Amino acid sequence: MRNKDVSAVFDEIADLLEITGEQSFRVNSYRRAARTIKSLTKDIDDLHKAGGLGELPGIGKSMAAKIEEYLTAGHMALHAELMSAVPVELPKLLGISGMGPKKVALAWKELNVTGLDDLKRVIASGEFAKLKGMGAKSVEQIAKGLELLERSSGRTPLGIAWPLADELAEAMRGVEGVRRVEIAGSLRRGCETIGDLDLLCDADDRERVVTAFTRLPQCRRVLASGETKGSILVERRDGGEIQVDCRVVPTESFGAALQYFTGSKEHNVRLREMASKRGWKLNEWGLFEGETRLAGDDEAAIYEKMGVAFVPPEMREDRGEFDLKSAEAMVEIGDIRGDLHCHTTASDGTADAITMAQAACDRGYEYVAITDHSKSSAVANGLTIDRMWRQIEMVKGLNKKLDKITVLVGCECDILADGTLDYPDNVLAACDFVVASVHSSMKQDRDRVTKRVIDAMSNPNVSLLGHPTTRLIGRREPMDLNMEAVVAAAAETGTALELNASWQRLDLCDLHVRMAVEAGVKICIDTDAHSTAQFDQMKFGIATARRGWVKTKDVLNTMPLPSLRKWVAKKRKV
Ligand code: DGT
Ligand code: CA
Ligand code: CA
Ligand code: ZN
Repeated sequence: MRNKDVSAVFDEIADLLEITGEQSFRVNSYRRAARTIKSLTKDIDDLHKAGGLGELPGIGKSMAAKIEEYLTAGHMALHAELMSAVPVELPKLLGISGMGPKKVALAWKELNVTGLDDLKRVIASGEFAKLKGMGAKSVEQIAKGLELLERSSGRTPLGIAWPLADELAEAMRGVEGVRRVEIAGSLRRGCETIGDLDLLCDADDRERVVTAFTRLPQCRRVLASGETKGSILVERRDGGEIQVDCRVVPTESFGAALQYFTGSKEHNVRLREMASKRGWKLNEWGLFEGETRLAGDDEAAIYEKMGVAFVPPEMREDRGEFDLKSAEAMVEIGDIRGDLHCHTTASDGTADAITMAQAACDRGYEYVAITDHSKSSAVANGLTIDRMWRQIEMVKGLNKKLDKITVLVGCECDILADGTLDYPDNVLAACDFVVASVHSSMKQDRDRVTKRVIDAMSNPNVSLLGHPTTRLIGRREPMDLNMEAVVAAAAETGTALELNASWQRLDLCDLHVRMAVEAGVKICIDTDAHSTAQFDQMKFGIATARRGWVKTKDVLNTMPLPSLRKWVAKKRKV
């Protein structure tokens, strides 16, 4: 499958066109094509052979010709041409928050900046701030963005680490003599970024299993290979690298090792203290009283012996989890009855509404809300009021064609810079479910952004505040929201707060989500899917919710449809 390559080339073309000052509609057409191809479920080579390239959404004749050129010749002339016109490292600067294409071009043309190091130099020397159109404040922003990029580049986002960990664990399950494999560490705890992966194997011939681990086809470099533990470097699907540790333990210690290597370190320290207070010893080999093993093969038995409720991995952060009577009420993926935020080709998604609804139905959902962007989100091809009225009719009509799922008419309505909404009330009232989100002017000061989202939540038609802080993990800082005030307003107005499950966002984060549910606010866990495959991101949201101690009853989209409708209507009545 060369889908990923083609999509990467289109993304690079878009980057390069932006830097060379191309008009935005042209840039966007390449971005859109890249997105479409990335989320294809079919092999692009097959599609090409069948003559179906031109039928893809957002792929016109000239775009199809470029894909064909790439598939047959192995390169694209336009790409090569742009590459030779722009220094290789330059597009990386676009990944820095605050560094738009105009500023990248400026730094390049005026100060001969060709990469990260050059940029750091001209920031430090003050030359960058002196350029016309720059100024100290915007350079300060860029310096912060640069720091953020460097800080986060060592860690891997959950959404990239998780499928990779699954793949490696599966590979280890295939090694002869291996009885059981589990993923431990921060991934098991569902952390938003992962330092390294930790695998645990149950086997007798331990050194041989370690050797098999270091010989996995995914291994790029062996960092260490011992009698019981190996460490390797593995390539990530986004081109980066991640370290993977693999420990092989005997059966009688597997549960203790799983507990130990799941962490967190803070949680373990606390549990070990509790053990020593009883005169016991807890380590990665087991729970011991003198020489007697009290527990070891089974993880749950360790908690049981210690006289505390089993702590789900996501809650092992020393945030009060040992006082919990039971964690059984925490939300699980099977509790989710629908997804209330997704996009279609009407705005910036890659599949049409019926395809998205069918995909939601395939996940076993009872309902799905189609929530495309509103008119001011021009980059995302937001719907004008006229188009929105037509969309409302079209989406309603889908219910005649689909009988196993209810499709709710929705929209993701922009919260404009002044706190007003992008659609008039009559449009919003015609929707079954309205998500209101900020997509612009995110750098307003604390009071302004806070008042802005609170104003939006006070509209009775708004059921959900979408991705409340607008952060992009490792790429964009959250807005400077007063979260206490936002949570209080959500409680008062009867508005739900989103836990956007997209791994780039995870917004709200675990701690904010916990704040919200403690205040009695409903959380809605949505994938914000822009393709059918992205509905599968729900698990990242569930992990984050559990880290935030969210119970099933706290989650809006665990309600059966009639209750959900009643909940929406209640706010609209007052
Ligand atoms: P990461 O990899 O930075 O995302 O975070 P973790 O939590 O996966 O950390 P890692 O890979 O260094 O270690 C895995 C687990 O092993 C960690 O969560 C707890 C346990 N562990 C590691 N070192 C220590 C230690 O010095 N003391 C205790 N109590 N536990 C440790
Ligand atoms: Ca780790
Ligand atoms: Ca580790
Ligand atoms: Zn959005």
